[in-house]
Amino acid sequence: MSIKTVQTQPIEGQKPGTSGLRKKTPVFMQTNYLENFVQAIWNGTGGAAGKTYVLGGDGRYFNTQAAQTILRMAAASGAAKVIVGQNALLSTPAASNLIRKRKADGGIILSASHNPGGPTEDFGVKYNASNGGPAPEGMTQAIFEATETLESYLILDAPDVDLSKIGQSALGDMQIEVVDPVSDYQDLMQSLFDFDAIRALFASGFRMRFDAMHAITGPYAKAIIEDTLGAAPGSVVNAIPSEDFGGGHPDPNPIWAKDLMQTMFSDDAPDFGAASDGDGDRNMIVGKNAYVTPSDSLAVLAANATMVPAYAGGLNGVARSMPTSGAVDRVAEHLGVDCFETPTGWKFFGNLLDAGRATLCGEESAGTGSDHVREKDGLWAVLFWLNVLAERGASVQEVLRDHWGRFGRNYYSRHDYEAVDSAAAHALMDDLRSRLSALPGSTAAGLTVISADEFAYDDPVDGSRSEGQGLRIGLEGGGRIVLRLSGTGTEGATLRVYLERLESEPSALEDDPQAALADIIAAADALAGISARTGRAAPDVVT
Ligand code: VG1
Ligand code: CO
Repeated sequence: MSIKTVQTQPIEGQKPGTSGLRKKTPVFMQTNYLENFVQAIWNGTGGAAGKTYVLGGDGRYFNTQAAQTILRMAAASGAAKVIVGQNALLSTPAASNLIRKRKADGGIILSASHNPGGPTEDFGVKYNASNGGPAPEGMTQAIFEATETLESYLILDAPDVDLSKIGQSALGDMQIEVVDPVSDYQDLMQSLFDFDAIRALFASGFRMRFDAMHAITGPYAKAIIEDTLGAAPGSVVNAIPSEDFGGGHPDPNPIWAKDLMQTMFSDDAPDFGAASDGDGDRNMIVGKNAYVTPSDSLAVLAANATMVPAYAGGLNGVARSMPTSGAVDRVAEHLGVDCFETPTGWKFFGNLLDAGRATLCGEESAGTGSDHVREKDGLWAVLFWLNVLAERGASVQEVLRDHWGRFGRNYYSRHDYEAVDSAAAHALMDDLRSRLSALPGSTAAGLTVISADEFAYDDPVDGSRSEGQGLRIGLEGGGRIVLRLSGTGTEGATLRVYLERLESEPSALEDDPQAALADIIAAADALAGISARTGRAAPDVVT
């Protein structure tokens, strides 16, 4: 086996976004595209020589082929060892756990997460650091800069490695260890939650439906929820990962997990419903006739955390991304712990978790997690809810009502305008940005603006500053509008409009969120000219 040096040229646009580099699969499959980016990962992080990496992905189209290329490149650059999930599969939280548990130097996760997969859909590559978390901004910037000056990459001339069998092997001088993707993760979950209590819940006749959406969590959920905790066989549906996620969109929200929503709002609804995304880091929680917004879920978990063994000693603090609702803020206030507000993207929670300043973190986009790994974790959130329901002996709806009664309710919705003309989307943002300082005092759709700014984050741990993290407008009466452009799309621009209003009046806690937010929605359009500038009468996705 010989090491080949392949001459190449920088490829434009290899800039990691909110969560790794995501492009259309055919783009990733172009000559040298993946290879350039992987070599830039080594070059931007001090080289691969002597390093140990974790490697795996969500099983989408091109996953295995990409993994084989990365193994050959790691071997050629002198990596000591790569720990790979069997058949190159690992959920994102399982990869994070393995990096930490095995004290690896880093890891590469092959996934475009909630984006569809397949030959004409999306692919992605994400680098995680030795703490198990997404590379922080300084590191992704160094990787991007390395893509801009790349002249060659190294690759071993070798046949594919057999990744179907668990055990040790070698590729050139590099060790390879193929591991069961589920078992270490399952051990971790078992160490955090009261499995006996959850087992007793299922034994009492409690019914659940977990929709794996043909993605990576199928094998994890089967092993943990059905085989270990005793949920009835068939509780986990769409459990076999497929390369194109069954042709679906593996994003766990009421739009894309429509089947689950229909089941949970039907006469024969089970007690508890949940879903996860392509790479297993997102979660959706839904009770009988009760959808839990991710922002509320974070607040409920924080308020009930001490019922779970791992968090029985209390929380050090909580953190949420800026567009996430303020529901958890009031729980933190009640608990007397810090609440941090970070930019969108899990990488911003890493320092707070490492420093022990936050225990629970969450994002409005169906991401919840804790200091047990350095990624958001879909199944973890599901088990957390099950543990809480088992302890409280209450339904999801009862838990929610009780929570709103104590803390008030943050009506919340996100409106997405997808594949908008990029220039139009940027013009909308630029124009609003230029008017921000003049907005306070003015009215829009009958509501008075009380504050308006562009969010910037000063990391309290390492002092780094991240600017341009979303435009936010505060309205009288506690309403809020946030606008930002997505950093995970692969086509045009996606405009996200986040809408929120706090309601504390006991008789007004169970309204339809779109109705409860109607004047805020109208104010957003009046302030930013959304329909005029995008040419869209309505958002593509409402969550
Ligand atoms: C979206 C979400 C963000 C999340 C990111 C990655 O980013 O809004 O909250 O962290 O996806 O999630 P953006 O830039 O498109 O708004 V995942 O499950 O793709 O790793
Ligand atoms: Co994901």
